[in-house]
Amino acid sequence: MKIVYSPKHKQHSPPFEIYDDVKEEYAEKPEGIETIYNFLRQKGVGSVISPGSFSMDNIRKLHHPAYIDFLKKRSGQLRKGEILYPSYFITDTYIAVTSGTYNAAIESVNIVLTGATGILDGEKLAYSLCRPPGHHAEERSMGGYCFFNNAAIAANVLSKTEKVAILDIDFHHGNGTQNAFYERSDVLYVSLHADPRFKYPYKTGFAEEKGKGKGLGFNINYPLKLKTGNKEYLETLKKALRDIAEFNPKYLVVSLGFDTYEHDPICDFKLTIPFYEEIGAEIKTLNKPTLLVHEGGYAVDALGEIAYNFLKGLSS
Ligand code: SP5
Ligand code: ZN
Repeated sequence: MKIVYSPKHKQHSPPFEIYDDVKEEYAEKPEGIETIYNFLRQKGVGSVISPGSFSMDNIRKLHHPAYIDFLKKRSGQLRKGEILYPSYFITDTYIAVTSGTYNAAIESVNIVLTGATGILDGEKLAYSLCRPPGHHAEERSMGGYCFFNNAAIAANVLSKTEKVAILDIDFHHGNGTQNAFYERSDVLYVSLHADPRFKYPYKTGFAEEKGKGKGLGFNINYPLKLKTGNKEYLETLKKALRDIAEFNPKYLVVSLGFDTYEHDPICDFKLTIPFYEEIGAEIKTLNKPTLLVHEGGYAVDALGEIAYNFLKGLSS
């Protein structure tokens, strides 16, 4: 398995987020990816490659030029150490832009597209260590620590001639990914996440959202109650995997968030570290070429072990 990694994500490291007027430490830290990367290297799992660079056209298919230009320009205007809380092209108001944000977000897309290229070339499994994450990024807006929608950009590339399923197992609903494919029948979006009545993104992720037009039936949401534990999660995951098996895609993209972990500081599911091996093993039963795309996960110190367990299940 190839692991795609770049140190450029460190250029995006805002010190604070402002949530309901309260300034606190930015939860989405560079240490998350670093912990996964170092742990997997230490265990000798996979072979690490650096991302290549790709045409901006891949991003323009998912994001409006006005939004891309806004992010590029505003990020470029900042000096090192300066921090901007944008007022538009944003779905929420707590995430931050710094001087390195645009470059890091572009590199995150390069990371996912390098993984996708491997899958198109016949690899069975690739792990794109994307940061910043992507699944909350919409056509014209950043949000939820996300700037460009890595998983959606990759799924769009993989779907050129083939059917693609996206399984989103981040704690939060991937509003950006859902929107991107809402009217398409060639890309199935299936998500397990916390009930949006109580948790971010609050506005989407309800079971009634099933797609539109020819996309009707190709968007499946499984909102789960707060404090969901291993057993209930597994039952729902099996349903999601049946949906995907029935759709019978050529490729699988997994939006892989580890913020479902019991000790995540900003989420509240109760999944345990050993359980991630079971999640991996269940996904393996689909037996599809699979692109793993890192999303959320804020219990920084545990992420290495979680990723290791997940991969053990997926590749054993
Ligand atoms: C990719 C991803 O997992 N994005 C997560 C978006 C979560 N948004 C809510 C974060 C709020 C964090 N701070 C809340 C502190 C309340 N005291
Ligand atoms: Zn999340």
